[in-house]
Amino acid sequence: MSWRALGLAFMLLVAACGGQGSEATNPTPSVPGMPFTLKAVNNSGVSGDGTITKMSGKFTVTVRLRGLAAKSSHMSHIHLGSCATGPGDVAITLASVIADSKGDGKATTTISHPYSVPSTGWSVNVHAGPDLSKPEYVEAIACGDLMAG
Ligand SMILES: [Cu+2]
Repeated sequence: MSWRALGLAFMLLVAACGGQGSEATNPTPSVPGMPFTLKAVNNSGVSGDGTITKMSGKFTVTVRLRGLAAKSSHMSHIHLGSCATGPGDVAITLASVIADSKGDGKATTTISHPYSVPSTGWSVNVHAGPDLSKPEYVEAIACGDLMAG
């Protein structure tokens, strides 16, 4: 995940926050998100939650984690398959989760096609390291199954 992509994710996040800010004066309700839970795997001690927000022709995935190493970076993907069966191939690359000094991390990614979970299932996987440069980076630290629909 490049810094350019992270910057884009940040800009989208700012834009989303701007939209929510106008909610108080706008009677149109915002699109409700579908929550999902991120559970610790491989005894990572890292867990959290996330939200899928479906929009016309696109969707966003927001990931929130706590228990990360301070200032650490974690590549994240939607993989085929469920957390229980073990992740399969990468379906979608998500923005990396970047931890703050307290070990809390958040990342939002916008995917430019409609939300459609295949029959094999989708799971969000957050990995131990920032990239694929070392074998130990690939291990998952948190996983969350995504609901169809
Ligand atoms: Cu992955």
